[in-house]
Amino acid sequence: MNKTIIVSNRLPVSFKIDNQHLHAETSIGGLATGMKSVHSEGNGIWIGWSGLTEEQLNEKLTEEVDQALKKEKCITVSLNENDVENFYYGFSNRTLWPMFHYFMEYTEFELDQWNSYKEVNQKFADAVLEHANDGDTIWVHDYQLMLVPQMIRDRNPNLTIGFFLHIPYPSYEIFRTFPWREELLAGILGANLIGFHTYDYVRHFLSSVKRITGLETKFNDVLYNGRIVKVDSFPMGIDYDRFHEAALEHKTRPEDKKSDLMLKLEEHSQHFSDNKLILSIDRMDYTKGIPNRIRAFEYFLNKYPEYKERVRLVMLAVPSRSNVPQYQKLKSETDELVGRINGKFATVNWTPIWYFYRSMPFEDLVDLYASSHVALITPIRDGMNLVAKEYIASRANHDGVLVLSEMAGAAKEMHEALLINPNNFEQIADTLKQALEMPHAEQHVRIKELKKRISRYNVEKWAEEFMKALESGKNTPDMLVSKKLDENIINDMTDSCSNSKKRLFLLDYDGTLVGFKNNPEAAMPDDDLYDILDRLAANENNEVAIISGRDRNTLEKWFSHKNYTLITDHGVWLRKKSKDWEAIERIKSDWKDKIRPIIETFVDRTPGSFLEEKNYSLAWHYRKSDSELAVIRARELGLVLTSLISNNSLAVLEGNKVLEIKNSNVNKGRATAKLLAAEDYDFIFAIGDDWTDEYMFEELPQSAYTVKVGAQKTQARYYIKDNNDVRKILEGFAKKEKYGSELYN
Ligand code: GDG
Repeated sequence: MNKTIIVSNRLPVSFKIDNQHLHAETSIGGLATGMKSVHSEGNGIWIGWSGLTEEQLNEKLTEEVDQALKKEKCITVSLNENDVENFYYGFSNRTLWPMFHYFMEYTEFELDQWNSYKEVNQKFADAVLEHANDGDTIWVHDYQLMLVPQMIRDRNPNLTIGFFLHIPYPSYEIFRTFPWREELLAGILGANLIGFHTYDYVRHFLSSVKRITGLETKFNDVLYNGRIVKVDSFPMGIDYDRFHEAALEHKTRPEDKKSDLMLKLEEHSQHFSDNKLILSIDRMDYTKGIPNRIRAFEYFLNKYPEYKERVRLVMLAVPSRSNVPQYQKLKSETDELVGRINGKFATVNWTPIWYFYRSMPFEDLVDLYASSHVALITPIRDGMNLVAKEYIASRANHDGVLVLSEMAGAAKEMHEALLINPNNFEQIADTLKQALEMPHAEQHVRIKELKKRISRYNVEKWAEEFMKALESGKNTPDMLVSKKLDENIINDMTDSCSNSKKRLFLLDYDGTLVGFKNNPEAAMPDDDLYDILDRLAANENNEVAIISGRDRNTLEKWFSHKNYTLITDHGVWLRKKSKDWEAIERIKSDWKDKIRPIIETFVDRTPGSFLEEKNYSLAWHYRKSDSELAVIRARELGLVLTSLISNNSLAVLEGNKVLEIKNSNVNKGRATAKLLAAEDYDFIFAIGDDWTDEYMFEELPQSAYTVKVGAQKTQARYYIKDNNDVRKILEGFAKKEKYGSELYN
């Protein structure tokens, strides 16, 4: 039976050593909860680091850890101090974390740390490979393990791999600064499905992929190494019921069961019935906007002094990564700010900020959520922010107001919150006032809507949706209509070729026989190509036909001295081998004078693009342009042209990074039909890479071997990854040893 393996840096259980004794702690974070159902199904396992380094463990302790984890269906990856220092505190938290959160000034690029990141990712991948069997599903989590998907695929392509990033994905302008950007992207692209919290992160990722690797993307799919990699957004939810139920329990808790914190909160509301609590909870991290929030609160007290002694900011900052210097700096800055503001505003009865620098048990957390009138969550950048959702889930009476930064992923789905820009103190101060004065009825409406969404799309649903998307890709591995041209098919095809009497080879030129060049003139045939084609054409039973969108002059220049059939201008002109040129279609080209100026304006507005004028068509090439701009412009030009030509016999064809306008009754299909009508072929091979070749594939009988270059949707029966393999296939047909002198001549 197939299983699911979850892979994350930390396990849902982590360990500490106190006085030589092992202490296990269950993680209560969202990830552990969300994965619970995935993890508990069948014989699923979770692979990650236990929290203890090799140096901290002796044989006995290792055995104990392994035994304890076995019960939880977890497996450890063994890391040493050096790994933790360089891979975790180093590369993960001093390079990827700040860079992905747009803190370039904190981002370090250290080769040693990158090497350690690669080594540790390999350790994780090895652990997965050791426990995975063909057909299993692997779900890799977060920025610490971005190379793991490809490392796994390299050694076992028969696994289905998902990857989810819990932090933001930055814009291309940020990501391009990263020295090892190609390797990192290749690492993630090893997955079958890549998930992000929001659609913006999806866009940023696809933009980096397009611009850095030059790979083609179609909607949310990346065509990579003959596979389709799906990219999508899956906004993570919380364990709604857990918070909701705990909040209900909070309301009815008997006196003797109340925690110190709860008693203190109650005492506060009894003594200061008019006094409201504003809550913030985060890890002590510079992305969370803690100093900004404190300064904005100070600004609020100055701007609206009537709120002095009537509000209190309760700030829980949980210690995090305290051996990274920026975190130490942030801690001192926060201490200093809280001290200064409390010193400045405090009265005998009131301190404006209650500040806790520690973590609290879950029950205390819920007490804080349940007792606070406003939650003030102001990250500078945040992948999602689960605290915002937990606050809403804990509002048993449907009251309270959430003030949330637009920069948190959660803002994308929590429109009923009051959204603020965390850098705008004026706006934060005014919004805080609005929150504190919001009528009860309005609070109710907003919270109710928020609760509806958060309870429905909870963390289990999130995991379920991701797994569903991952599994749906499993049954249709490449999601293409055509099959990959593998050894067996090639053998079949070459056998059928050698057993036949009259053969037709229909060969597209650009992107098939030669790779793309930035300039169309540069894609001249080379000696090797002439050699293979000559050998094929030398046999009088073979008809080698080059079928191209190129104009007659160019193909004449390159191939007139050869014994090949030539079809040019997408099928306007035909020259059968050793015969004269004949027009397949009689067409006019007077329309070009009207269309040319329009395309020229697009050339001016799209740097890198150019117009190619052919006898019977105009082609706008945008291969060299900025890919994102070009896609927008191509769509625009396509619309403009289509609207202009609706009444006459022109058609707009979308090729590989080219938009071409030409007479609609001309296409490679009609030219192919003309060839087929003239001869009775018992073997047909056709190969091409773009849309214009689809007409050719369509026209051919079922028995023809039709091959698309590139993993794309196609009418062809087979596909190959790229044009590097085309010559190998032709060479196979031309090989003397295999087909005898008849073919080789
Ligand atoms: C990363 C991304 C993304 C906090 N203090 C205590 C405590 N917590 C719990 C909260 C919440 C979790 O920790 C914090 O989650 P966040 O989402 O707010 O932030 P990160 O830790 O930065 O998480 C983030 C997340 O991954 C998921 O993808 O949303 O954007 O940065 O669940 O309740 N729990 C307890 N005591 C505390 O003192 N028990």
